[in-house]
Amino acid sequence: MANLNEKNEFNPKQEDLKSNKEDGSGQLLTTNQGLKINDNQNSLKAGERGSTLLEDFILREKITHFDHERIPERIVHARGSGAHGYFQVYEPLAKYTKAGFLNNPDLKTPVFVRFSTVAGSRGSTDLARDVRGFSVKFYTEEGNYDLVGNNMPVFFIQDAIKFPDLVHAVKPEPHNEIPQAASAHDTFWDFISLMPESTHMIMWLMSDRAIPRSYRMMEGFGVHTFRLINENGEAFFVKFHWKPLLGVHSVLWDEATKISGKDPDFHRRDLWEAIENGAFPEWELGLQIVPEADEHRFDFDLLDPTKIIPEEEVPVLRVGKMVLNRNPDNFFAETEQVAFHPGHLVPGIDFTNDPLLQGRLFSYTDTQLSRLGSPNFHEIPINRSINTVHNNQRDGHMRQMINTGKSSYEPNTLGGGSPAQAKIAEGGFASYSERIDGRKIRERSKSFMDHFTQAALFYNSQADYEKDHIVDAFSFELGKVEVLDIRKRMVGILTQVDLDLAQRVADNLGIKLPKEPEYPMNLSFPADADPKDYQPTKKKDNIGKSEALSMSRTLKNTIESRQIAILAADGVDLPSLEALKTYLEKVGAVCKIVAPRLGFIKGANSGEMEIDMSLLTGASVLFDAVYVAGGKQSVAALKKEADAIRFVNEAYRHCKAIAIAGDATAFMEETCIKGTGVVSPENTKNLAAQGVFVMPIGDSTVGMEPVDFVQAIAQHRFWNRTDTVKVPV
Ligand code: HDE
Repeated sequence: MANLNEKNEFNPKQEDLKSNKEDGSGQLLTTNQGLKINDNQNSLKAGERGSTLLEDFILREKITHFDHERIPERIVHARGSGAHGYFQVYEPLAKYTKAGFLNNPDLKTPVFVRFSTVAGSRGSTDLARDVRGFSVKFYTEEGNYDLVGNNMPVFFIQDAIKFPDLVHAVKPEPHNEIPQAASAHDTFWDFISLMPESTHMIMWLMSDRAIPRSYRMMEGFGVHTFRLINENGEAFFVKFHWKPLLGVHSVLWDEATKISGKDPDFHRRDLWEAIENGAFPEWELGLQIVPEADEHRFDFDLLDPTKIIPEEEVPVLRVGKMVLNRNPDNFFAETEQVAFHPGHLVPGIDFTNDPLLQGRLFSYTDTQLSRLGSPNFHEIPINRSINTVHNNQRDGHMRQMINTGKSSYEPNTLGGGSPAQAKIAEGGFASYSERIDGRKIRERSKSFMDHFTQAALFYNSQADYEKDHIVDAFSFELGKVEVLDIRKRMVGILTQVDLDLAQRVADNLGIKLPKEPEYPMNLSFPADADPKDYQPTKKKDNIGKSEALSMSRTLKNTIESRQIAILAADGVDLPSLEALKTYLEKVGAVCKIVAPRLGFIKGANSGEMEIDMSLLTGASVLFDAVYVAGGKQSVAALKKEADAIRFVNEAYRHCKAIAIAGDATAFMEETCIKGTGVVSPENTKNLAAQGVFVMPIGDSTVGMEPVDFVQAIAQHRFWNRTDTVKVPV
C-alpha cells in the first residue's frame, strides 16, 4: 500500500504537516516579510521622550497582527481538546462497505480527534454538565472522512430546524449572559419542558455520562443511522460506536463543581498528560448493522435521532481500534482550526434521511466560512486531505494553492481534459441511489412520536446509584430554575417516564406530584396542525432493561493512568511508601506525593522524596484514590492539617479507594471513616469491602503487592458506602 514503510509506521498526515512546521529556535527575529529585526524593545520615536512615529512599520505590523489574533469561537462546541493518532481495522469489512480504510488491516489511517463540551465558551470549565463532542477526522487515501459524533447516542430534537432554538435556550440567557456553561437555568428547561421529544436525551444528560472522569473514558456515538455500501452496491444501515478500552467512568456532581475550581482544564490536562506519558487512549470502533430489508422491523424509526438500537437487539461488532498517540504542536493551528463536517464522506459510506442529519449537512461548511474566514479553509494544514486536491474551485481569501495552466473549467481540451471525473472503479463517489417518492410537505412522521419508551428504558437500565444521581441532577437543575411553572411542567413530563423518578424529584422540589402532566406537554407543532397529531404516545408496557446502557457494566481490570495521591509529611516511613509507589507505578498508575508544603519530605530514618503538590495546590477531587503514608512524625503532622483530613474525607465521600498505612490509623481517627482506629480483623474486612484498606505495619510492607487496593481502584468507586452523605465536606 502507498504511504507505508516496511514497519507499517509511515503517517502521511504527519508528513504533510511537517512542511508547515516552524521551529524558531536558533533563528533571528524577522518581520512577516523576512526583514531581520534589530530592536524589539523600543518603538520608533521622535526623540527619546518623544511621541511614537506612524512610520514605525515594525511596530504597526506586530500590533496589527496581534489585534487580529482571535477568530470567532465555534457557535457550539467552542471548548475542546484534540489529539493525533491512527485507526486500524481488524478484518476487511468488504461484506458491508467498500471504504478503503475499513478494508485493509495493514493500514494505519491517520486521525485527528477533537473532544468538546457544547454550551460553554472557549474558556469555560471542562466539567460542565453537558454533552461531549467526539469528532474524528480520518485522513484516508480516498479523502477525508469525518465522524462527528457525541458521547451520548441520541439527540435533543428530531429535526434540524429546531437546532437554533435549542442552542439559544441552553446558552447563557441573552439579557444578562448568565449562566456560563450550564443548563441549570430557566430558558433551557422552559424549552425542554415544551419539547417532549428531548426526554430521552435529557435522561442521558442528567446521568453521570454528562460529567465524565476523562475524555479517555467516554463512549462515542455517530448518533444518526448512516449507510454502508459494498462493492456490489448493497446497502446496510449502520450506527457507529466508539468503545473506550479503559471502560466508561464519570465523576460525581459534587466533584465536578469542585474540579471546576481546582482545575478547570481537568479533561484537557488528563488527555495531554496521558499521551505525554505514553498511556495512549484507545477506543474500538463498533458497528450495529441492520440490513436494508429490516428497516421497519423495530418499534421505533431508524431515522429518528432520539432513539438507540438496543445492543441486545443488534449487537455491536467491534471492527477496529483507534489509538491517540501524539499531542498537537500548536493548539490554535490544529485544535482550533480543525473543521469537521458530517458531509465529508468516502465511497462506501453514505447518509440516511434522518432529518437532523440532513440539516447538519448544510451547517458545517457554512459555519467554517465565518469562523475560519475563507472558502479555502480546506487548505489549512490540519484540514488538508492527504489525497491531492484537483478541481477548478479557485481564488478566494487566503488561497494557498498556485494552480497553473489556463483552463479552470471542466470539460476542457486546453488543459488536456484534466482534472477529469473519476469512474466509480477509479474511486469516484456516487451517492446511494435510494428510491424517493413523496410529496413536498412539512410534517413529522407518526413513527417519531414515542418519546418516552426509550427514556424509561434508559432509566430502568441504570444501577441504583446511577438512578440516585439522575434524581439528584434533576433536583439540582430544576432547583436552579426560578419559574415554578417550568419546574412543574418538567415533573409532569417525568411522570411519563417513571413515577418513582418523578415522585423523588417532586419531593426534592417541594412540588405535589401530578398524576398526569397538568400542562400541555408539547407546544412544538405547526400553527395549523391538529395538536393531537403531535402529542407523544404513551410509553410501552414491559419495557425491561438494556444492560449496555449502564456504566456500571463497563469496569475493566486496569488502573493504567489512574491518579493516586500519597499523603505524607516529614518523618514518613519512606521504605514502605516507596514500595507501594513502585508497585502502583509498575501496574500503570500515576502517583503524586501531596504534602503540607512543596520541596522534599524527609524519611523517618534517612532519605527524602520530592513533593509533587502541596495541600494548597492538590485536592482530593483531582485523584482516583489516596494512600495515607505511615511514619510516626508524618502521621502526627498530617493529623494537624485540616486540609489533609478534608482530603481523605472527600475521597471517602466520593466513594474512592483509600489505603492507610498500618501506623497511620491515628490520623484516620480524625476523619469521618468509621472504624479505622480499631484494627481488628473484622473491622479490616468490613472496611475492605467498602474500598478502605488498612495496610500491614512497617517493614512487612516492603515488597508488598497490594492487589486488593489495585482492584479497588480499578473498580472506580465503592457505591456501597451508605454513610457518605453524612460526610460534611
Ligand atoms: Fe453539530 N455543529 N449541529 N451536532 N457538532 C457544530 O460546527 C449543527 C449535532 C457536533 O469538534 C458546528 O464547526 C446543527 C448532532 C460536534 O469542531 C455547527 C445540528 C451531533 C461538533 C453545528 C447539529 C453534533 C459540532 C459548530 C442540528 C452529534 C464539534 C462549529 C441539525 C451527532 C466539532 C462547527 C468540532 C459542531 C451545527 C447537531 C456533533 C454550528 C445545525 C446531532 C461533535 O456547524
